[in-house]
Amino acid sequence: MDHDLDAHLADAAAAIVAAVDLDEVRALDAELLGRRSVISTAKKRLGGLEADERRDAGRRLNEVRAELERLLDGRRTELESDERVHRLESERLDLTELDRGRRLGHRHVVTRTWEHLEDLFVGMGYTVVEGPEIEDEWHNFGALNFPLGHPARDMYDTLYVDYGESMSTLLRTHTSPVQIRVMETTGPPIYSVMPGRVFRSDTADATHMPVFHQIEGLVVDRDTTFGDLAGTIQAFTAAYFGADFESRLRPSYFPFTEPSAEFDIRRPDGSWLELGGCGMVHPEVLRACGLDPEEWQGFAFGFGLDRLALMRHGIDDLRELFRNDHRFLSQF
Ligand code: FA5
Repeated sequence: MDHDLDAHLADAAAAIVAAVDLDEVRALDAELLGRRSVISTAKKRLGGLEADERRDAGRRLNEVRAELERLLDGRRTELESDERVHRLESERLDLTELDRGRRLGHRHVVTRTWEHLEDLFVGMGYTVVEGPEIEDEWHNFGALNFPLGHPARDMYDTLYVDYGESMSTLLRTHTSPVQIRVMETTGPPIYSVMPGRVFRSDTADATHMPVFHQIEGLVVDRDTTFGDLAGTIQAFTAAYFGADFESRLRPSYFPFTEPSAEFDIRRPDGSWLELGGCGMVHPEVLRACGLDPEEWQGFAFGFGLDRLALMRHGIDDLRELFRNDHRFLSQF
């Protein structure tokens, strides 16, 4: 019997090791340990043996049974772990694969210009302030020294809002009203920039849009001069465009600055493009904001943000920025 059991154990061990999947292990388990297995059958025959023999044969059967259980358990664990590795492998998602060819958007070139300019001025010690897009007549014109009925108001093709008294509320035509709001609420010294969206009933063409963006600058301090203004414009335009560009300051007129000038930059074709207006804050404007012009002087400038982007990126038509053709916009 011992010999038979040894041979049975050897065959069973070989079959267990050769099992290729858990179903096969399950079948072997039933065959080797079930009611009709060699072990169970041998156990049933124990009753016909002498007491001593029965005890030895019984012990040996239990050992073989335990060994078979150990071998089956071991193979089961091995196959389960193989199966898990297999499943993980087949379910693995290659995320780099998914991402390939997918195009990510980015911020619009005007937004990036806005942020870039803010960064330049913050680096020069300026604060950034924003004001309302719907303005009252006082902040957009009156406080800026445009008397009522003065032809200077025609410089800005104003879009009025049907609210309150006739022509009392409007879509701001420039960012200069934010100067007034800053002077009304903050005492000097003031070093602020005010970017924002502005509106005029202008017809869209290569250099004009009815809705566009400006960045206003305002400095109010003691002993501020036109030289400080020119130096500031030189510093920020050089930082924005790099040193290699040609520009000029040309005398001009704004009711809220005296003297006033316009800043132009030379295009690749040799023509000049006006980028902004500037000047020394008019004494009447300082007074309207409760500041004594004998004590405080200031300078201000207002640049077309979209035109700055146009020049920096070599775009020749402003309308391209707002057609929302992503093939065009994705270049910047
Ligand atoms: C003004 O708006 C003044 N507030 C600027 C200023 C501020 C002067 C502070 C003095 C002191 P102007 O109308 O020239 O000025 O406009 C300023 C800039 O806005 C222009 O130089 C141009 O770059 C831009 N701009 C004007 N109109 C349009 C438009 N329709 N589309 C796009 N950009 C425009």
